[in-house]
Amino acid sequence: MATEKDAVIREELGSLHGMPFHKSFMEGWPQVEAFQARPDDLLIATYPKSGTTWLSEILDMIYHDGDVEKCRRDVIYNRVPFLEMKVPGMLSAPRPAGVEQLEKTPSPRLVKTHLPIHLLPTSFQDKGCKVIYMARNPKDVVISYYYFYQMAKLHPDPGTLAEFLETFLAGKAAYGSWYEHVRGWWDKRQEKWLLYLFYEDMKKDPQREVRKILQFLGREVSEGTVARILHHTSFQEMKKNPAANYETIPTSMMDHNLSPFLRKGISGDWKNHFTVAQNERFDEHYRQHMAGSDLVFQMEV
Ligand code: A3P
Ligand code: EST
Repeated sequence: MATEKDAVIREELGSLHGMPFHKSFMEGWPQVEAFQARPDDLLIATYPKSGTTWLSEILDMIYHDGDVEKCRRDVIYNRVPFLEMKVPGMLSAPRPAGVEQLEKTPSPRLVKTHLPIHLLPTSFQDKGCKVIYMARNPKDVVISYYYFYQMAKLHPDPGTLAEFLETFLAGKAAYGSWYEHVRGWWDKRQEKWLLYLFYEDMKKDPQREVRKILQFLGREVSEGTVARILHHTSFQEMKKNPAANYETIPTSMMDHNLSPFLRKGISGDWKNHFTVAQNERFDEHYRQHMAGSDLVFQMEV
């Protein structure tokens, strides 16, 4: 028997104010737009596949003073609700929409979003909420996204890598143009409510980046706690942690046999995938679309 769930599997994307967006998420958009932030909410904002889950786990550890057991209390998508997430009710793992989940979450809340800044519900800024944005170089993003499209069946079929590269560069992947996303948030980097981080910096020197986060939040923790946070949020630890690796999502929605959610966790994997011609095409596209910006990415670390 066909269920509501089947309807979202490999469904084509819709358009939200011109941005390619999951049709099931669009149904919940009125509630997202009207979302009431609380002043002590912390928003984690990213373009998909830029290290959202990593940053979320780090922040939950900071919020629980490095208590690993508390951070195993529930799966990451319940500990850090995904604001605009909405899938029909009859899923094998029933899960309320992000907004409903957030309404039931006690403060202080961690909130995840992939929205570009121009579509962010106004309440976050009205209430003066802090935001941490994490960006990742687009060559690794497109490779990570390609595997994610395959395993997370909410996405349309990505086709071949060559085809998906064109989809991505044309801004037709879910959440639209990577350039608009990273540049839109970058324009606000001087605001005191925003901390703009890079995946590549976190790979290179996680201790320094965690200290940056602590300073931004005005929190102090002991050396030992920082060490525990770094250990618990390492790729190897997160990959085997069922509360962080998404393995609890039913295979009908996410097939980890096609590709695990925590796939490689490195910078520069694009080199194992791009042809020379694809790389040249990408570089030229990047040059054109980043013209006039002082935003610089490390394509490997
Ligand atoms: P790869 O597909 O390149 O491995 P998001 O959480 O935004 O969906 O991003 C997922 C990407 O972040 C995946 O990239 C995943 O492996 C990587 N990632 C998740 N946790 C990580 C960690 N602790 N260290 C490094 N990379 C991590
Ligand atoms: C969609 C995009 C993204 O970048 C991350 C995630 C993680 C949570 C996923 C969701 C998604 C796709 C839809 C789900 C959801 C968890 C349950 C839901 O079915 C797979």
